[in-house]
Amino acid sequence: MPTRYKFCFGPWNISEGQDPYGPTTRPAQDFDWKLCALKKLGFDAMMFHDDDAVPDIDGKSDSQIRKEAKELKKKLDDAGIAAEMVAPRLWFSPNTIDGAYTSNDPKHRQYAIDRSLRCIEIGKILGTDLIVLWLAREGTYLREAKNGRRSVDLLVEAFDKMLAADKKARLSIEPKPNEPMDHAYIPTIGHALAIAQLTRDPKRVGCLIESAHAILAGLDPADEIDFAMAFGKLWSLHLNDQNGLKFDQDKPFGSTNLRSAFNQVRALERNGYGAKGEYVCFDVHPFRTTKPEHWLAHLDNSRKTFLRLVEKARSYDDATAKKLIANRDYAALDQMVIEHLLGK
Ligand code: GLO
Ligand code: MG
Repeated sequence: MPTRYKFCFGPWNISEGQDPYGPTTRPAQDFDWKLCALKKLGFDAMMFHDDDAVPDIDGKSDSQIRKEAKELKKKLDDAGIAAEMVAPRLWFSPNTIDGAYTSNDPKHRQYAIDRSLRCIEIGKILGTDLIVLWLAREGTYLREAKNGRRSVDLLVEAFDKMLAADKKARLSIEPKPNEPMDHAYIPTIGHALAIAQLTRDPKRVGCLIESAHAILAGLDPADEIDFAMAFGKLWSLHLNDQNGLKFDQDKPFGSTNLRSAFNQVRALERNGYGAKGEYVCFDVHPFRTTKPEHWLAHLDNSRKTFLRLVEKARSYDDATAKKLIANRDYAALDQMVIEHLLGK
């Protein structure tokens, strides 16, 4: 049975255009506006940071957090939208300047763990067991500032505390090799799946692949997908695009390299991604130049491109490809792929 894909994005994907060199270029919209936009676009789910779900979370009591999470759950139910995951935002607070789980300050490490446990509680209320860990500041600006071996132990310790706190929670590590750090401790899917083995319950530690992050690591996102799915560990996905080794661009899916996007879709298809309810999420941003009236185009376009590439993957001439491969005629295979993508 071919998969009917389900789609998702986060409130941060309707961003206002700020970059390190200039202010916003679009006026901020509130959460309700974003939820309404998601529904209008026909997406199925929303992904959340803990403080997207409960704003100003650090200033609130546990009971206040529970109350607000329940209100959000009702809003989502009324809209018929699922919460795909919740991710602790461990890179904004003054407590995470030097990292979260791997901070050199034990008080700050404790803050990171407490906040992650709150995030798991929010997930429970929103009806998702998936906790995404983008380990933004777990790394170094200079190598001598931290002990790499100790950092691995600290990461495992933090994951173990989360796994012990809730026997159902699943941790999905989103690797990224750099930015904001010079070097991150968990730069690739291989690292994510390897560290899973050191935890108290490896079965509940998987990964999330973001196309741009794989490209920044000099890897092919399609190979990362095949690798993670060989372990049954690809629990979420951030499709987007990236033009080479520079800042994280979060371009629309297929915007830079259509052939790479095609190969990512083929990898998802051959591994049956989505069959267990996994979502296709687009971690994309509008260009800074985008006018407010075109604000949602990057999301709609990413899904359009994805669905067109699903058709391309399903109509790919496998029989001819097999013959060309058997004859080691890769020049003809290359041209066949190009012509297939160009269409008639
Ligand atoms: C940044 C990441 C970020 C995460 C999000 C969820 O590079 O891609 O957008 O995906 O914070 O944890
Ligand atoms: Mg991402």
